[in-house]
Amino acid sequence: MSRFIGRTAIAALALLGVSTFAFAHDYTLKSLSIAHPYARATAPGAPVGAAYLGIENKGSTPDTLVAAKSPIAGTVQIHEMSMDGGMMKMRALPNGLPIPAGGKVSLAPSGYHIMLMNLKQPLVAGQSFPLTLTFAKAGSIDVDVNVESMGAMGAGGDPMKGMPGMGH
Ligand SMILES: [Cu+2]
Repeated sequence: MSRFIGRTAIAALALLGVSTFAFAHDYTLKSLSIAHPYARATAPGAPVGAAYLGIENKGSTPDTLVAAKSPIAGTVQIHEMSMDGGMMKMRALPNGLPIPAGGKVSLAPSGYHIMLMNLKQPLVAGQSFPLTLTFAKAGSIDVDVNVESMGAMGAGGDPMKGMPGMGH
């Protein structure tokens, strides 16, 4: 399998609804590497989901993930989850997520995540959906998000469970 599959090919496959990327997959945008975008499956009718991925900045200037969007969600936000007085809380990052020069930032359960709100369809394990990431300096890239089972990467459990403010 190739780390060097062109994003054009991937975008074309995404348009066809083909989900062939059960393995880890990476993307390159200028000096940024984006690793293995994935989401967990959602229950039918669930209004929200979350997407996760890794970002490495191999360049010498910092960048910022400022926005994300997807045709499958009415609203997409960049969120941070953290413990606050013994409770897991999450909030949108109004200024985006900084990606330091030479640094790696992981969006993962119980931490930073891309919040998919007003889902137009359930996220079904084995399928995939397109997500556009926009960085302040590097610009935008379309990635294909693999949907994995609800317990995928499961140590943190379901990131949506028991969280306040889910009505937003
Ligand atoms: Cu969130």
